[in-house]
Amino acid sequence: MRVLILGGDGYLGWPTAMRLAARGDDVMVVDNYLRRTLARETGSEPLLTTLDLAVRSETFAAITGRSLRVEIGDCADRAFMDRVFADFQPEAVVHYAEQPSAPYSMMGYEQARLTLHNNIGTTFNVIWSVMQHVPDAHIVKLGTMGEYGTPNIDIEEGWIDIEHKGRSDRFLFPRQGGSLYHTTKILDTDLLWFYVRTHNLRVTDLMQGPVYGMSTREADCDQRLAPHFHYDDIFGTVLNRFLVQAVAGIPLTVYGSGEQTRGFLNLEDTLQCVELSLRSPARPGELRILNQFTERFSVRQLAERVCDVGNRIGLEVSVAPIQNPRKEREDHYYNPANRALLDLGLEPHYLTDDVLAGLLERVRPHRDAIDTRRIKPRVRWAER
Ligand code: USQ
Repeated sequence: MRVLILGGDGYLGWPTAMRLAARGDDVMVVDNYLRRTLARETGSEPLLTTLDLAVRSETFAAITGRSLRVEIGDCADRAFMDRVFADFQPEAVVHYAEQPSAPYSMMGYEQARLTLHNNIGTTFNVIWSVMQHVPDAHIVKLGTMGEYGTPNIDIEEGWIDIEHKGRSDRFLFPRQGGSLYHTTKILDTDLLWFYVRTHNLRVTDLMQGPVYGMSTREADCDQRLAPHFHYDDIFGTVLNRFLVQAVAGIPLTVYGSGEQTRGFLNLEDTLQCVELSLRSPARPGELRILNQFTERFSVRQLAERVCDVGNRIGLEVSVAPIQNPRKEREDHYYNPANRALLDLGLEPHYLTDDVLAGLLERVRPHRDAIDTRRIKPRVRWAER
């Protein structure tokens, strides 16, 4: 399959590109290094220096014999996208090309504006490029479980049947983002749904929970192929942050009571989910929404697990709840469905104690590279 990966430099994009290329797909990755730029600007560089895409793809080709095409450019730039689609004629597009940080989107006007324009602009251009160049191509878009928020009812996979005054219909499940970033993903879904209805696009929207880990089959071949691994307060997801804090001997930063519950998944399982979606595409005129997580934990449960396992392998780990910098429900009902990807064949990698110990051991050699100034939350949602 000819697969175009937008945002192919990212934490998920690069491992996805390697996985698909290793399986024999014809892969082109596109990125404008926005995340690298924002990380530099906010003092949030990842744990390990990551080589640029040209060097990483050469390294990958030298090791595996499989080549990847690389294009550096901005997916919000219409002319650039036109050229990429006209040249490559993808059969599927995996769209990761968004500003991915909730805290970044809440820093101030400029950051909010960038997040809004970039995320909506890239999705809009993906839609138009597909319509004009490859209308039968399957779009696989990375959404977020955060689109649903934490409602006091069970969360379905994208859709809900509603009965009202004796009549019934099917609607997108109600959504309420907890940050501007999450809200841009809601707007993306609405844009996609509009063009699915009007132009028969084929779209899979993956509602993904926070991802952890840095290990994948391909990335483990050579350290130079490792994805970005952020542990800072802006780009790091919670479990990755706790792993680094445990290794650095910094008390784990549980925000508030820590009763916030989310659906989590291993990086390996993100790759499986994207691949399964590509191999069983949405039909023309279908917006298929799949909830992408394998296990639920509260933040406090995660911290306690990291603490137990860390102490068992000789680290000195403690937990220190701090005032929650976000405006979010801490004690809430959370019961999202996640059957659809399992039915497509997902075989989850669960977070066992052995897996946790392996993740900690993976970070441990890099203890000296940890910058402790990147741990405390620097962004508050609101002062009151
Ligand atoms: N949290 C802590 N301590 C920390 C960091 C986070 O308690 O040091 C808490 C947060 O308050 C939140 C939860 O952990 O309740 C998850 O936070 P996160 O930073 O891991 O995840 P989030 O900002 O929600 O965003 C991440 C990804 C985003 C993805 C989303 C899925 O960055 O791209 O869309 O996870 S979800 O959370 O389901 O919306």
